[in-house]
Amino acid sequence: MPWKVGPCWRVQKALDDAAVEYEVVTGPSRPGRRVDLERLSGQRLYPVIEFEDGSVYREESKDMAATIRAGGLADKTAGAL
Ligand SMILES: N[C@@H](CCC(=O)N[C@@H](CS)C(=O)NCC(=O)O)C(=O)O
Repeated sequence: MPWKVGPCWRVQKALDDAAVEYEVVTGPSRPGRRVDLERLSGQRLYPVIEFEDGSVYREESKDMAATIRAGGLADKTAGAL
C-alpha cells in the first residue's frame, strides 16, 4: 500500500471500514497524463470509484467517505438514478 494519508486513503479506509469489496487501480501520478481518468470521470483528480456497471463516482474525498460510511455508495451508481 503506497500511501496511508490523504484523499485516496481517506476513501479507501472508509471502504475498508464498511467492508466494501474493491480493487485499487493506480494511474499516472502526473496530472498531465491523466487522459484516461478525465475521460472516465470528467476531471483529473483521484480518488474515483468505478462501479461494476461502469458508472463512476467522484466528489470531494470527505464527501465520498461520508457517503460510504453512511451506506449510501450504491445510491451513486447509474442504476440507482
Ligand atoms: N480536495 C480533493 C483533493 C483530491 C486530491 O488531491 N487527490 C490526489 C490523489 S489522492 C491527487 O489527485 N493529486 C494529484 C493532483 O493534485 O494533481 C479531495 O479531497 O478529493
